[in-house]
Order: sequence, then C-alpha cells, then structure tokens
Amino acid sequence: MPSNKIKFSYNAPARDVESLKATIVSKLIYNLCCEPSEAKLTNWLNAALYTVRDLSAQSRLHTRRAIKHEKSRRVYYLSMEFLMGRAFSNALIAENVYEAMKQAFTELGLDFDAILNQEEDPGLGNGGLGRLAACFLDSLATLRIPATGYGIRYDYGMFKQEIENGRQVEKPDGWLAQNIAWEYNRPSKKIPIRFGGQIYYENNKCIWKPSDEVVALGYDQLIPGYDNDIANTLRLWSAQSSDAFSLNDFNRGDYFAAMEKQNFSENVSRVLYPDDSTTAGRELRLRQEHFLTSASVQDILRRHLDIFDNLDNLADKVAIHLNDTHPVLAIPELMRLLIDEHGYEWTQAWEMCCKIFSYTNHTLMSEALETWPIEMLGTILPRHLQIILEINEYFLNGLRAQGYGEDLIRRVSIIDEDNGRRVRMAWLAVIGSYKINGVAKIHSDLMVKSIFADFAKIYPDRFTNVTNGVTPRRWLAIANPGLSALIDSRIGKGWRKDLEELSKLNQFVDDESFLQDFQRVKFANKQRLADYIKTNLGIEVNPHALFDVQVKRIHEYKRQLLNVLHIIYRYNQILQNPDADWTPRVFIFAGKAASAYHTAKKIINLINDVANVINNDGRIRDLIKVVFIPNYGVSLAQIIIPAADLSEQISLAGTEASGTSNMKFALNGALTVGTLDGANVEILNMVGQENVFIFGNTVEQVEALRAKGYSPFEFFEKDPQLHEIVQQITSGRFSPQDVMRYQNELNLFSDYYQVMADFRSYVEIQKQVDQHYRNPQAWAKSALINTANMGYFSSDRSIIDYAENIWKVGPLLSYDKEVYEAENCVFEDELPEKI
Ligand code: 26V
Repeated sequence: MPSNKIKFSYNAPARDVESLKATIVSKLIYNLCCEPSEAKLTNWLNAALYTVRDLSAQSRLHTRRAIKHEKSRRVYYLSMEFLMGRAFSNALIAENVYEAMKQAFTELGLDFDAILNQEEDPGLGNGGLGRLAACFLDSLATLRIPATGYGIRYDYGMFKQEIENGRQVEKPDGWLAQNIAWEYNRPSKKIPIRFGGQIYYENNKCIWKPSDEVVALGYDQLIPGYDNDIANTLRLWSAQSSDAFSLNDFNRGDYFAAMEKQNFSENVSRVLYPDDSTTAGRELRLRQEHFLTSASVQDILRRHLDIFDNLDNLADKVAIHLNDTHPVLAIPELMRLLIDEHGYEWTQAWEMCCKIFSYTNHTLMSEALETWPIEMLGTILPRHLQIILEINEYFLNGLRAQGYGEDLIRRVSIIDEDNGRRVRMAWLAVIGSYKINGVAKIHSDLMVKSIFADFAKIYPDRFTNVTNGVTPRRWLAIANPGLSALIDSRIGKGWRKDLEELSKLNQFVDDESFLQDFQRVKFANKQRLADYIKTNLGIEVNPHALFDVQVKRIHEYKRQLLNVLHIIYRYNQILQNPDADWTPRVFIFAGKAASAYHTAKKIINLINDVANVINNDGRIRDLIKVVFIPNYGVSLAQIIIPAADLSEQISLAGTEASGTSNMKFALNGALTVGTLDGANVEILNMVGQENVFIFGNTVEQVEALRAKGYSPFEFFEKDPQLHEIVQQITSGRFSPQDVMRYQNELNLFSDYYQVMADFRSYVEIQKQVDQHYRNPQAWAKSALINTANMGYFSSDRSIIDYAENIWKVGPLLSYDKEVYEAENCVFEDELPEKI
C-alpha cells in the first residue's frame, strides 16, 4: 500500500578539514550570531563545540533508534555527582576528529591549544566518586551499553580554591556563566517534584497531599562512545519554581511572597554539598536527594512507557544503579509511583523494586554513612517515610519468621532507635537492592566483615566486588599525547578500546632504545608541568628532579601530613649532612579541603608554610622544592599526573575504599609509594613488588593497635627524629610569624589515623625510592612495567563486570537503517501523518 507519509532527508555532518572549517564559521555566524573578525576564543570554542556536537547528535539518533528497535534492557546510573572534565577534547577523540579539528583551527590562524584551554571544568563533584561516575559513562557508551546518567545541574559546583598567605580561600564557582555549547536544554522535560504536606487514607488507599512543588528541568549532555556510532546521555536536573504553586500568591497580589517561594524552590539545585560531616542532616541536602531521585524515576517510567504498553515488564527492562546511598530515596519513590499512581499492590511493587536496584558502597567511614532524623524525613517526605517504615516492617517480620533474634533485628532495622530515631540510608539501600558492591577487593572484604556483617549473613549472595577503573581515553589518550604516540608506534592503537593490549609493552622492558623514548616522554611531561608551575605560581622547579606527587582531596585519613613529616625529615637530614648524595625532589601537592573542615585546612596551611621555609632556604640548593598547586580538578589532573615519577597513595590501611588516582598515575608510568589499602593491593599484584614501594601497617595491625589503645606518644618517645619534627611544627619553626599556629590543631597528639605509627616505615621506604631513582634505567624499566600492567584498571573492565554480573545488560547492535526498514520499523526518515 502506498504510504502518504512525508519523506525527508537530512545532511550528515562532515568530518574533513575543509568542511569542519566551513561548519565552525557557520556555527559562529548562525548559532552564536558572532562576526568572525570580532570573535573571542570562547566564541570559537563554542562554535567548534556545536560542530562536534552535531557528530555526537547523529550517533545519538542512531542509538535511540537501536534502543527502540531492540527494546533493550537499559541502565540508569543515579549519582549526586559527576566530574565530567572538559567536553571538547573528549568529544574530538571519541568522534575521531581531533587531528582534523586541530588542522582546521591552524588553517584559520587560531591557536588550537588556547581554544581547548578556554573550556572551564564543570566541578559538579567532590572527588573520586564523581570522577568514577564520569569514567563509567565514557565506558558505557564505548561498550555500546544503553545507559543514562542522572544527576543535578548545580548552579554552583565545587568552589574555586585560591591560596592567600598559605591558606585556602573559597571562591564561588559560577560555571554556568560560561554558557558552554555542549548541553541541550530540554524544556519539554519538565517533571513536578513534590514535598511536604500530609498523608491520609481514603478507601484503604493512601493519599499524599503535598504542600510544595518544584519543577525539574532536564539538561542533556551527549556522551559519545569512543570510535563507534553510539551516544548515551547524561541528564542533569535544574530546579524551577512551579507555576502551579506560586500562582495562588500572585493571584492574591502578593508578588513578594511569590518571588520568595520561587527563590526557595530554586535553591534545591543551587549548590553542591561538600563531602564532610559538618553538613550532616541538613534539610536542603535531603531535598536535593529527593529532587534527583523523583525526577529520575519519573523520567525512567516515562521512557519505559514510550516503548512498552505498561510497567509489568519494568524489572526486565530497567536496571537502576545507586552511586552510594545519596540516591537511595529512589527506592521508596519507585514504590510510591507503582502503588499510588500505577495501581500496583504493595508486595508486587516491592518484588519489582528488589529486581531493579543495585548499590555501590564507596566508604566504610562511619561519619560518611547517611542517616536522617525521622521527623525531618517525615516532614519533608511524609509518604516516603511511611513507605520506608512499611519496607522495614516487611523486612523485619520476614527475619522474625526465619527465627532471627531481637538483637540482630535491632541492629538491622532501618530505623536506628538508639540515636534519636534516625533512618539509616545504607540499610535501606542493602534491603532494596539485589546486588551491593564495594570498589576494590580489600574494601569489599572489609565491607562484609564490618558495616554489613549482619546483612552478609542474611543475604550472603547479594554482596560482591567490582574494582574501580579509569577511562584510558581521558587518562592516557588525552592527558598524555606523547606517551600515547609512543605506544601507538610500537603496539598500535587498539589499547584505547582494550587496555589489556598494553601488556604487549612488556616485550620492551629491557629494550634500551624504547626506554630512552619512554624517558623522553616523561621528561617532556615534567617540563610541561614545570612551565605551568612557573607561569601560575612563579616557582622554578627542576624537571630533572624526582617529581613526588600527592593530589587528591585533603583529608586526615589520606595523610598528607605523613608526606609533610617526611619532607621535614629530609630537610633536617640535608642540613645535617649536606654533602651526602641526595636525590633532588620536587614535592607536589594539590587538593581542596571542605570549607568547614578545619583540620584539613590547617594541613594546607602547613604544606604552604613548610614550602615557604624550605624553598627559601639557600642551604637546600634546590634539593627540595615544595609546591602546592591551587584549585585541583580534572583538567589540572590531566597535566599533573603524566608528569609524576612517584605517586603518593599513603592512606591509613582500611580507610581508602579504592582510590582511582593511584591507577591513573601507574598507567602514566609513575611508581607508587603506598600502603596496603584500597586498589593499591591490586596494583601491587599486577606490577610485582619490585616495582612498587609498599610500607606501613596492614589493616590487621592497625586494628590491633587500636584495640590495645593507640598512643602516638609511644612513637615520638622511641624516635628522636620524629620527636624533633613534631617539636618543630608545634613550636612554630615553620610559622615564625605565628608560632602557635600548629600547637593543637593538627590532631598530632590524638592521631586517629596513626601517622606516627607509620612514620618510620615511610621514611625507610623513601630511602629505597631515592636509591632506585639514582639508576635511571632501572627506574624507567619499573615505570614501563607499571604502564604495561595497568590493563586491568580500565573502567571498561569495571563496566563489563557490572554489565555481566550485576545489571545483566548487553551491547547494542550496530544501527542498520536497511534492516529497520525491511522490518517496517517506524524509524524511516519520514514524518508521521500527524505530529
Ligand atoms: C560524602 C558525603 C557526605 C554527606 C554530604 C555529601 C557527601 C558527598 C560525598 C561523600 C563521600 C562519598 C565517598 C567517596 O567519595 N568515596 C570515594 O569513592 C571513590 C570511588 O569509588 C574511591 O576511589 C575512594 O577511595 C573513596 O574515598
């Protein structure tokens, strides 16, 4: 039968240099309405972003069609944080137009690197957890797995860090002002989010009458897969006040009341919360968590109903992943929607939920485990609290029926009755998820022995491990073009998609000419960082010195303090013994402290004070330089990590769940000095003990010390050099203008993270580091062995593990228009008779 649908065609975006040039200029004129001769670098960046975005948009079209055609099971990754880094360079690499775009700009007479550097990082995360989410999105798209990330489009991300007189100063990060041309505003994706009010019953049915409503607006970013025709989306929600709820005030003529309400509702997506305990229990944070989860779960159901007639097969088609407990309210929210809005019975709804959710735990530290006062939850989300209580009752009754005792029941109840009745979000996550994983082997083992010990007895099959990984595209291909080119020239380009291919480099570990090339690349990266330091801080560092790097959030458990103690030790030793054969070192730090985390900020102050004294002490003759690089973030990491010789991973054993910078450093040929903590343990297994410097107490030793009553004094007393260092710090040797500065503030004398206990073994291992570095060939060999054996730590491997063992999802087939048309699918390039 002849179709009277309207056929259309569209122009596929071109990729050759000539076309790219023309497209960029067209975008500049037609999308940005900008005169080329007057365009600023940011205008050019945006024009180029529009250009490459079109390429990803085409992949997105194909992906959507493939999903509809295949009716695939899909992954939804819910996270309060995504640290995406720059979009431009990543998209260029993924779409395979990096070189062509560079050439296009060169021919236009513009400095390509300067344009790349115009893009600011969206800092929508605190640290490892948010960056992991970004690496996972990259891997999901590259592995062709249909997935959507959901998060919040905070107006203000992580603050900008400045250092004034050695102290951290926080400045707001208004990243939206840059108006980056990468996202799509989706005005049609408005979702109502309700808060407060009352619940009551009518005919045995619970009715929630909320008192507030905000609207969640969706903003999409495309996540292009590397070298394929797939693009997934990251949808970030922004709050807008709801007309429905402010209309009353307007109608009453109370303009200011209406505006006040508007401000209040829009506050929900205003600012990212810091990962410290000072904000624990803040109401706005709870509202944010509900905002993210309610918008996302409603959107997930809408997407499902776009393809299927009803929700009966939801659990077959949807896997929702909870990145830590922050999005756990998605569980009661799905229950609410299934029961109140879609008419499912309670037990039927619960059965579905228990097949849909999975949860990753990212920390064992008790202060990071979220709990909410029951009254607060009941005031803000009365219906959700009621559902949580029903879940709890159902769960506990089940345990009683199985004969579990009241002691255990008290411990595993979602409601903590001992601390003023609080809702334990991690317990809810475990009870509502079919799989729970830790992020490195040691962490997953400790998880089931410590915080989840009771649950591991109840649900022995739920707990598993998925060791973290990092994306080779950003952390090697983009961050380290020199090393990438060298690797390509010897083993080809396949490692970008299969990082295990790096093991082919093992054949060169004794190849002198290769090692020389490898060293040359490292030196160039060190030079690049030295230039950055010179330009931005005015400090001259010697690129021939050993670059000893610790970059990560500033936290007591990560023990930047231990690093400082070693620097002071070295300083004292050089002064006492100036003519010994010292290995020159540049100690590089970067990282932010939560703005209310007093001790962490003191540590930054100490690093800068020590830097000031040592860098200006002529007797040291450049044998030590200490540099604190402000405002650490993804883009800075891309400059620092490839330049490192030594990677400091020195957390107290049992405290760092995994770490991911440890993987990025080793991948870029740095040797690790580290404790047996997190993924360090697995790195050791991969590279062998000759190529990593392990020191310090093990988890068992840490626990034993704590059990017998740990005292740092024992360690000062038996170690005069340590004693002297502590004396120097506390008596103002590094803060002569303010001698009291470090008297009580560093917790040196309580020392919860056992810095003093590991000091001696740290100093001893650092001597081995010096010795190894003195033999450049041996060092280069170790460094290459590190790079060659990091294949396991690709986030592609992590995602394959999640996909196969947790989510049970597979890759999309290739888009094939002819196949679709032959099957008479609805995705022909034609319009329906009526839109
Ligand atoms: C805690 C909190 C507390 C309440 C306010 C908001 C907030 C936001 C973040 C956090 C920290 C979550 C834990 C976390 O970031 N863990 C890190 O996860 C990395 C990825 O798995 C892992 O490599 C690090 O070892 C682990 O510290």
